Amino acid sequence: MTAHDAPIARGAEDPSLGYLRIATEEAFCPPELARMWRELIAAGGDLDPGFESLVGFYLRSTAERPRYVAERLGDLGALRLADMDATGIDRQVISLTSPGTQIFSDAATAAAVATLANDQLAEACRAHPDRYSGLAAIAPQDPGGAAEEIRRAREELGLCGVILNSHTNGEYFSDEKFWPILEAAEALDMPIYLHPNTPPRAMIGPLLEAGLDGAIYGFGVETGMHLLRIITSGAFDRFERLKLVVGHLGEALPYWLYRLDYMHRATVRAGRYACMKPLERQVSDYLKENVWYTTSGMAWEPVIQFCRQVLGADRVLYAMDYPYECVPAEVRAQDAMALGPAELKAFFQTNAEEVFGLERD
Ligand code: 1DF
Ligand code: MN
Repeated sequence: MTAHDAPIARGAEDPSLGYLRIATEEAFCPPELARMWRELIAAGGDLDPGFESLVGFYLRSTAERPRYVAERLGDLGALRLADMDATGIDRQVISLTSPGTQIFSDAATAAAVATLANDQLAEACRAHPDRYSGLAAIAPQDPGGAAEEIRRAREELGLCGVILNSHTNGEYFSDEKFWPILEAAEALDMPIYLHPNTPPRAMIGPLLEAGLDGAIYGFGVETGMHLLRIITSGAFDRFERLKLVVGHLGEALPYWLYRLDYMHRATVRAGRYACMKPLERQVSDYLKENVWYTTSGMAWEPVIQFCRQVLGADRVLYAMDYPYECVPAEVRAQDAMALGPAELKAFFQTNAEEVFGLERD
């Protein structure tokens, strides 16, 4: 953000706006976790190459953007609120930044980080109930413990969903060993935000070689594939009321709807893969009925309108991706979309309130 940007009035300050702006993919990192990550990198050894590329960059670089990001990730107080005030954000739905707990090979360490992050986030939400909501971190390394943490987050901490930073040491939620987590999320009506991670070791090679492993492209490829794997595994046939939220306007999958349906049908019919089973619905049906889409990092009206058209206006909602992206012009661009007042209110406010149940407590 530059000094000459005039602050944008929040909906709560200027009722003539007609809506509150709720930003739904907003990151934080407890200082304790930043320290653990720093120690992992310092210890060296056989580190995950995506982790080293991404977290190594944010911890070590002296360039302006990574320093801006690193300073803000650790703040759940005055700095964050000032940035929200300057960019017209009424409420952040905050989640543990990627890869969160999911880099740790030891399940107990990962679970301790999730507990710590959730306790800190819940405390910040209690301190600023009109500005913050929070998603629960989990340690997928221990699926039973993660399911119990979702229950604690919902019933004791008042958090409104779950953050999953995509793969866990190269494993995906298409694997039934993780399904106790899906079962708990469905039973407690906690949407799971499937957020990017860098591609795992088996996938990252050609992306990393070209500098494309991170937010520029590798995130989307890895996370879109994760969502597709969850769908084709049949998880939504088992958990029909499970809700996923995905950023970056669906990590490109909306553009593929026709082809995914055609090729999935053809592949199943030909019996090509034992792992690709018939599904109760078309691939695109799950994407229209079980998944919500946020505009994090995709402040571009043509694709926002496309997603609204093919997925439904009640499924597309606003996200900023603070502090990785904090650009007033992007807020203004989304305010200025060719939508009526009720459509803008759904996009910025009520779709988020509904999917995360923000009014329920
Ligand atoms: C970046 C982007 C990093 C996103 C993120 O978390 C992140 C980045 C580590 O630009 O390096 O969540 N993002 O969602 O676009
Ligand atoms: Mn993000």
